[in-house]
Amino acid sequence: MGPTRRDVLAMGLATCGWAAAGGTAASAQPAHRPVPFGGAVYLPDLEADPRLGDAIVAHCQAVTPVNELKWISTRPAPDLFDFAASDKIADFARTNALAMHGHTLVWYAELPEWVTRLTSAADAERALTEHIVTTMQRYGDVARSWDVVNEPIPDAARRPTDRRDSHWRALLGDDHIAQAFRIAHDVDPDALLVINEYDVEFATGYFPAKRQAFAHLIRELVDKGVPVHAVGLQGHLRGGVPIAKDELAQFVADMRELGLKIMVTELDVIDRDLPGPADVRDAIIAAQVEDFLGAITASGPLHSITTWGLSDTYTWIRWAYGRSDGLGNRPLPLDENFQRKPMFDVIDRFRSIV
Ligand code: 9MR
Repeated sequence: MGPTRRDVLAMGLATCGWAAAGGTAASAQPAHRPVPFGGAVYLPDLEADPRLGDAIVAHCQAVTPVNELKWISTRPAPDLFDFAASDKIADFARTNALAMHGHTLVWYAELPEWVTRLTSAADAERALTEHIVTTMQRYGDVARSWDVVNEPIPDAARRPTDRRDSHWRALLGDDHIAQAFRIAHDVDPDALLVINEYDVEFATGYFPAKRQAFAHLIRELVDKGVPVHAVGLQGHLRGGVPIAKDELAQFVADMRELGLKIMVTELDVIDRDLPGPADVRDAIIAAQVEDFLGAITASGPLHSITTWGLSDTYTWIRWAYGRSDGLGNRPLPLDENFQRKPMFDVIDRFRSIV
């Protein structure tokens, strides 16, 4: 079992170890305290099903808004911010003494049309700065960690220097990544600033090249003195695709050497092509999560583990990777009835590594 609700309240936000780039919270943390666990949540699900909020409060120390902080949600027009949905998630977090992990300040996707119509570097820089400052200031009390830049590496990277195309890159060049971290650090010098990526876990196909390019980018940022504090491994594991255990362990060890914390930010298992029977599928999923968490904890504990949703009822995988046999997907630690699955036991085991 994870910590009880009472334990979590007793820890309080300041000592739960979720946040803080400076390390005071971590050093105040007794060695036996489990690594904080978070769940991503989509507001319409939270509002529709009280079981979801109850499960988050019972199991989690943090929430990540799935969509509510994306530009498409908060920026209807150049001079407008709409925080109605993100405020509700922040209030849910505050009420229940949870941290909120901010997702995400700079991303190539989910941009409102007006952003894609910006044509000058000056306008892009102004928009980016205003966005980061206003968003981080609004949630500074509850969001102590931020995915500052999300998914900066192209899927099929050919060279370690490849960066994902985006409108920000077109107008500001690759330096928009460093710029974003510097702006965020100026707004909140104690916030934990994260660079977040997916598909860096696997052994075959284009995945090793993507991992290399991600490492190259992070090293470059650290060498330049850019304030990046943590590497976010999303962990959308592709069911049945082997984890590059040794290479991933090495990648994480290298990142730790640079002084960076390691976070799992969006864990789930894409089970579209796995066998049907629930017990068989759950065992394969748990084993793959074990391979992943085993590799990335070989050199030390994680800063936090977050799953992309909590219950199999509420997951993007249902519509993005639905199964042809009509069976429901089972990518998350709780089943459709909010009961624990083997994946949860694996997560808990790795949360207690010190
Ligand atoms: O789960 C999210 C889905 O509901 C949205 O439609 C989609 C586009 O905004 O984003 C999904 O979340 C993604 C996250 O923001 C970044 N990493 C990959 C996640 C799954 O696609």
